[in-house]
Amino acid sequence: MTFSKDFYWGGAVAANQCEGAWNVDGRGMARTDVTTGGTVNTPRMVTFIDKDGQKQKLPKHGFKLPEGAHFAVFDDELYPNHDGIDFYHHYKEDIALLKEMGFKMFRLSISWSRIYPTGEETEPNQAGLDFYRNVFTELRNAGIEPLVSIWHFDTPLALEEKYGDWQDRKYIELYEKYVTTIFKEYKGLVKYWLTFNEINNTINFLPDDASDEAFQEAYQHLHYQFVASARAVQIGHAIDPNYQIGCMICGITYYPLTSDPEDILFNRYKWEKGIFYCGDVQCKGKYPTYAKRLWKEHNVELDITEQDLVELKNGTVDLYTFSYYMSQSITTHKNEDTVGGNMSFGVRNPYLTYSDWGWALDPQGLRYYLEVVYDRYELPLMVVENGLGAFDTVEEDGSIHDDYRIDYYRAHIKEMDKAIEEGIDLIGYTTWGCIDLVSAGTGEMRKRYGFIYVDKHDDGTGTMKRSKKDSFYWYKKVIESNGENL
Ligand code: P53
Repeated sequence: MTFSKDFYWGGAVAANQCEGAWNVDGRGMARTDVTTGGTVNTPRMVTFIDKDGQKQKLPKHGFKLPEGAHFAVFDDELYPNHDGIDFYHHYKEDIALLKEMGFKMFRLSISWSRIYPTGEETEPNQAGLDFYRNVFTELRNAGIEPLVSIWHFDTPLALEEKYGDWQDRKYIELYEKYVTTIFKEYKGLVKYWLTFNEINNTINFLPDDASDEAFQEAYQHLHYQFVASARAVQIGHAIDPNYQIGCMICGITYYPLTSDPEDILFNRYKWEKGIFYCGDVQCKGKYPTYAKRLWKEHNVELDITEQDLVELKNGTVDLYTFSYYMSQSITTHKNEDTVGGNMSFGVRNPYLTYSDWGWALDPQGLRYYLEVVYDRYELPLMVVENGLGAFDTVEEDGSIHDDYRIDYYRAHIKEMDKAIEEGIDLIGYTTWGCIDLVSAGTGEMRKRYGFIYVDKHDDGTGTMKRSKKDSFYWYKKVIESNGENL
């Protein structure tokens, strides 16, 4: 086996999907607090009051707050992120379980609105700072290195209402204030940071036939985030030169479904628009040549200053990190056999099998992706999300036999092993939802990822009791043997 002795084996979660305690200790709201539950075929809805004072809801995917509307929470709706799995009150117990598995790294995110409830306060919320200090201390005491996502889709809702969704330059300085606070506060406790989780989702999941206006907004949103990220890298390094600050890309391996040159070109477009665009700016410190082509196609004109370009150049990341769940097959030909329900994840690839949520199971796609991005950036890499969302059955004796999940992980770890053998500098692996949590895409609990089961259900019931699945014991062995015993 090729894993170095200090390889970071671990798991990952995000604040809004696990913490719960949405309105506790001064926390402000984020988008997930006004988003209902859904399923693979029924979209999650965002709830708000329109300009005439009427209750309204619209699908989460592609959501934009209408003129004069205000986000709102309604008693007759169920918001699964409000309770999450109550990590806020269970973190000690949860970290003890991660320690038992032998975790070397735990990826989690800070909820911006716990630190700055509306984003615009001048002083941070002490209770929020204390919570993460306690969590990081608990992790350190357990010998687990924290990997902290600074933003995991959770912009303070007050900012979104006031300035649109990253449609204002003002966001850069507000994010700077937030990162300065946490970089100073957790110096000595945290070393690894990620500026924006799956930053590329904004463009990658924008439908290819979206309006020019939607493309304009997506590219502008990204530009402000790129500058914010580059500022964060510089601020972080000034506060602690040991900080390792990474980008985080939603890694999807795109394949053309046919050999038609149109499909080959379309596939290249998917990689450029969906995957490379963000990584190139964050790793190379400038926009790639093809950016002009992408903008031109949709008549995009961006607010980019000379100073912004300097910031991008001076704020390149130290690490490239990404999530990997699936490959996606795409075609320009008419093809109704799409997968993924209300969020399309391409068309069916006859050589692959699919999860119950339409995600292609493709471990080789992970190695392909690792090879492509290492060749492109030559930066240390981490796979910071990978996992199988599946229905789990609790047996009468309380055991959970999730061999499908073990098979999934085994196959992906084997591909990482091969990549390392080739010389790729892969330094860590944090599996997604190492403890069951609320799905980002569908808001479901029953789409479970964990080694640890949480008794929490889609109708809001459950005791929140934690229990160990078969995969818990398996992953413990994997870590113990440093990837030898699969
Ligand atoms: P869920 C779509 C495709 C790939 C990754 O996703 C994605 C999404 C968004 O749904 O998001 C990441 O929970 C994200 C996590 C999320 C995880 O993948 O929809 O960083 O927050 O939970 C899994 O099954």
